[in-house]
Amino acid sequence: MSLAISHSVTYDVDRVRRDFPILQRSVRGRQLVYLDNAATTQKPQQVIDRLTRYYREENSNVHRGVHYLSEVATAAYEGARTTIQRFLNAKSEKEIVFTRGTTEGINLVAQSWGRKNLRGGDEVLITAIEHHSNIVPWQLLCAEKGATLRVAPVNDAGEVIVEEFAKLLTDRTKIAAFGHASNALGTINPVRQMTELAHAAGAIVVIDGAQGVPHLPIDVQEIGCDFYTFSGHKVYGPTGIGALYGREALLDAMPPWMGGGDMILSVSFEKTTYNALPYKFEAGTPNIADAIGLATALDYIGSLGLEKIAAHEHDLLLYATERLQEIKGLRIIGTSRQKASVISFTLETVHPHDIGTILDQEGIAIRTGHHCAQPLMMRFNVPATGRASFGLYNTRAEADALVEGLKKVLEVFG
Ligand code: C6P
Repeated sequence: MSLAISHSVTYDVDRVRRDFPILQRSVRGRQLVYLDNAATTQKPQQVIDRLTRYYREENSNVHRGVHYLSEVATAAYEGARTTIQRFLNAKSEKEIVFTRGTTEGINLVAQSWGRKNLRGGDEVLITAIEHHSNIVPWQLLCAEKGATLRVAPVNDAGEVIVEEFAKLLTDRTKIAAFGHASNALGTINPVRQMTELAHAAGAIVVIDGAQGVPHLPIDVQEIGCDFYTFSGHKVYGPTGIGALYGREALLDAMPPWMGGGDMILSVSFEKTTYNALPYKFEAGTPNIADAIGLATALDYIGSLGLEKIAAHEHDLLLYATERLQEIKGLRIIGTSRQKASVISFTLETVHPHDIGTILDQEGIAIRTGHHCAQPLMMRFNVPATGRASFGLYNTRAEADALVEGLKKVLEVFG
C-alpha cells in the first residue's frame, strides 16, 4: 500500500456531515467520533425523511390491492428494485431479490441452489478471511449433502493467495464463495480474477458484498459473478433490508426457499405453482419501507459520487495508517495492497476490549472483538482486535482523535 497522501478538494466532507443528524450529538459528554462503519453506518436525513414520508403518506401492502395507496407503495417498492438493479448494473430487475441482508442472501443461495445442485463428494471453496455469514451456511449445506468445505489460505498481509485458491478449484468444486472486501482486515479481493478462475473450473461464484458496496463502485456484469449480496445498513440505508443479485438463468432454475404469500402463482392442496422472478424468492409481505429507504441511500451516495467517496475514504485510510505508527506497540493486522478503509489493530499490552472501553469514554466508537471472523483471528494468532472503520463522513480530525485516544489508553495501561 502506497502511503502518498492526496486530499480530494472536490469532496466537501463538512457539508456531507450535516446530512447525518446523529453525528451532531455528543456521547459521554464528548463530540461523537463514529468509527464503527463496518458494523453499521449512520443514516442521512434524506433516508430518515423517506422512511417517515412512506409511513405518513404511502403505507400499504404491495402487489395486492387495487386501491390507490397499494399502487403508490407498489410503485415505490418496485422503483427501489430498479434503483438497485442500476446500482449493481444487473441486466434486469428480475435479477434483484430483496432480502433482510447479506446473511439471508448467502443462505438463500445455499439453501436453494446448493441443496438442488450439490451431491456427496462435491466441494465448496471459500477463503480464510470470510465472515461467519459466508462460512456457516456452507457448513450447513456440506453437512447435509456430504460435501466438503475447502478454504483458500491468506498470506501474512491478509491477501488471498490466488495461486492456492486456483489450486483448490477442481472438477469437484461446485461453489466458490468469497467476500468482496474483508470486514476484519479491509482486504479487497481480486473478485474478477477469482470469478474467472472459478468459472473455468465449472463452479458458480457467490460474492459476499457486505463490505464491497459501501466502499467500491460495483458492476456485477463486469465482475461476471453469479450471485452478489449486500446489506442496506452498511451502505447508509436501513437495517433489515438488503438484496441478492442472481443471474436470471440460475434464479429461474432454482426452487423457492421460503413458501408463503407473494411467491405463488396458484395454490391448491394438490399442486402449487410459483410466481415469476424475482417474486418466487420473496415470500410474505416484504420490508417495503426499508427497501424504499435503501434505494434513497443508494441515490444519496450516487449523488455524492462513488469515485469521490472511494478517494476520500482511501485518503483517510492512508492518513490514519500513517498516524497510527506513532502508537508504541500497535500492530496493524491486515496490510493488503488493495484495502478498504478498515484498520484492525492490536496493542501489545492492552486487551482490545479495554481499548474500546477507554476510547468510548472519549466519545470514540470502534468495534473490538473477533468481528464474526473467528477463523481469521486464529490465522493471525490473536483472540481479538480493535477495528476502526471509516465511512464517507469521517475526517482526518477524527483519525487524529483516535490516535490521541489510543495515547490515553497507553497512559492508563502502558
Ligand atoms: N459485519 C461487522 O461488524 P448482515 O449482518 O447480514 O448485515 O451482514 C453480515 C456480514 C457478512 N459479510 C461481511 C463481510 C460482513 O462484514 C457482515 C457484517 C459486521 O463487521 C457485523 S458482524
